[in-house]
Amino acid sequence: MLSRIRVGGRCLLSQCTRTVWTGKETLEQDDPQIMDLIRKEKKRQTDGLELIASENFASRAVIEALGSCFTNKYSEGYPGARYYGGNVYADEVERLCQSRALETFRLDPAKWGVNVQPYSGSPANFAAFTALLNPHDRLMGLDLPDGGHLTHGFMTDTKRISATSIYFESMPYRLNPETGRIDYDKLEQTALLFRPRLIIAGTTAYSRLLDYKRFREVCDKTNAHLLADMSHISGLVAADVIPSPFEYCDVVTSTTHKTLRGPRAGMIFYRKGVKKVDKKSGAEILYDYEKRVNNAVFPSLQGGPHDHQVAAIAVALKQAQSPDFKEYQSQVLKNAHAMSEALVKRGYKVVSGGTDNHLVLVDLRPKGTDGARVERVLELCAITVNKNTCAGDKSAMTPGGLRLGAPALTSRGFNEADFDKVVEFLDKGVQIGLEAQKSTKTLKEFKSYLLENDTIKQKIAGLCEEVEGFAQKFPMPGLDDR
Ligand code: DSN
Repeated sequence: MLSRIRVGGRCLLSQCTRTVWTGKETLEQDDPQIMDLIRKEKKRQTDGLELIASENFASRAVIEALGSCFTNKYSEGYPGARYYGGNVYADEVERLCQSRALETFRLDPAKWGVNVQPYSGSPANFAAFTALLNPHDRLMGLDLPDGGHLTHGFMTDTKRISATSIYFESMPYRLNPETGRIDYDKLEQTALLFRPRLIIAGTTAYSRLLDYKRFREVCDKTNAHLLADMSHISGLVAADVIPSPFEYCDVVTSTTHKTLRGPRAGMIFYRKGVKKVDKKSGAEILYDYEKRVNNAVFPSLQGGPHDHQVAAIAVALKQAQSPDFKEYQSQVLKNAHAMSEALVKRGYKVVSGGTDNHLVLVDLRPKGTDGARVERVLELCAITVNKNTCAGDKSAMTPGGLRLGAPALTSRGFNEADFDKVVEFLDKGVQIGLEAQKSTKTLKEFKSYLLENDTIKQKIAGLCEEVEGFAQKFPMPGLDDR
């Protein structure tokens, strides 16, 4: 067999015209099909109005770190104790990331530690539960239809959906349907009966602040650990524009790509140092979370950390300490509030009557429609939202609500007046949907009608043009073409 001779990327065999692999080819040269899809996605993000509450636009610096040579490295273990060689810089990156994480949330390194290796939020939560609980121990989290997360123990009457409900025994707490706020009294009553080992204070579709002190009191009465999942709000906490969970919690998990505006990844903070002093012996009793959390992440659940993600988290955390970031998060709060007011002004029912954070939950049922239909109309008009359950909803596929978040558009420089305009567009989309609904019955028929009826198609095209014309005027963080 002839061996291939390679110089400067060309095969030198006279009969061969193929360019050999050098690894230096651009994405455009190497894989134009993927490059094309990336460009299309970039255009979709730039031309549209991004209102998904858990999304944001990462900075160019974060994306550069993600696309760096750290993607090549394996570094199972922790800084200074790895299973592979060549980790001198991976160690430095991870240590820097850890110290920035503690600084960003104003935590004393003698009292708090952090694991920055979780691949994302769901793995971070499962690692934290693995650290804190034995199989079949009991936990409580906010029910998914009431604004909690899948990983907080979701199950139905017929199926254990989340692994959290498969490997542990979960009991939900819920909102008070009258107020749209967490029913803490009921949570306490249930906890006193259920005796959970862990209570989760965390949400994905809840527009109010959490009463961590109240959660702590319930945990103290039931001898439970208190874990806050601050994934949605960690940017707001970092900027100190809403209360922090750290004062009352034992363990805090977070993603890093939502309000925090970093790469897609996760973190677990845990208390360390002295827990209490034994009254009889005077001996100090220490928290044992550090070892439990670190062992749960690696080796129990994960392999090598994604060092490029860790580097990118570090970049985002540096940014999160800047005055610009604080200003950004203050604007996120103002914009979410403006969005809520604009919706109420146009006759929409906002769950709980408003917002204290970055998102608004709209109950579309009083308008005679639902989240699935409106999500689809808006998608065709370049407005990206997600359908969401409202308390009492039976179906997650045709729920009554929409979840709307301010973080992504605020990263593009939107202010309160711009959000009023966004709601004006959104309302036009709802009117188009209501019109299409009159001529259709099922969701399937409705979706086809949107693409087939000439009057509706024309209205969608008109609104889409207006939306794109508006969105294109705003700057976009990140790289220009990807
Ligand atoms: N998918 C995220 C959210 O939208 O809240 C949580 O995992």
